[in-house]
Amino acid sequence: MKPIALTIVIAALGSSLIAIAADEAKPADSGAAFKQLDSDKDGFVSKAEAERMKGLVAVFDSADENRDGKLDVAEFSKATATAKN
Ligand SMILES: [Ca+2]
Ligand SMILES: [Ca+2]
Repeated sequence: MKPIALTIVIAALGSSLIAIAADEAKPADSGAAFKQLDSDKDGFVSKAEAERMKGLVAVFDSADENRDGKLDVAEFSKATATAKN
C-alpha cells in the first residue's frame, strides 16, 4: 500500500470514529422522553404535553428561553436537567 493511500484510510477511519463518539455524546434519554411527550409530533413540548412529566411544569417557564410557550429539544433537555436537581 502506498503511503498516501494509507493516509486516506487512516483519515477515513478517524472521521468515522469521531462520528461514533458524537453519537454517544447525544442525550439519548432526553431525546426519547421528548418524543414521548411530544404527542402531536410538532417538534415541541407544549405546556399541556409537559404536564405528563412529573416536575416539568414547575420548570417550564424558566426553561422556555425564547418565550414561545413551548420547549424545543435543547430547552427540554435543560428543563429535565433542572428538574432532576
Ligand atoms: Ca407537541
Ligand atoms: Ca421555547
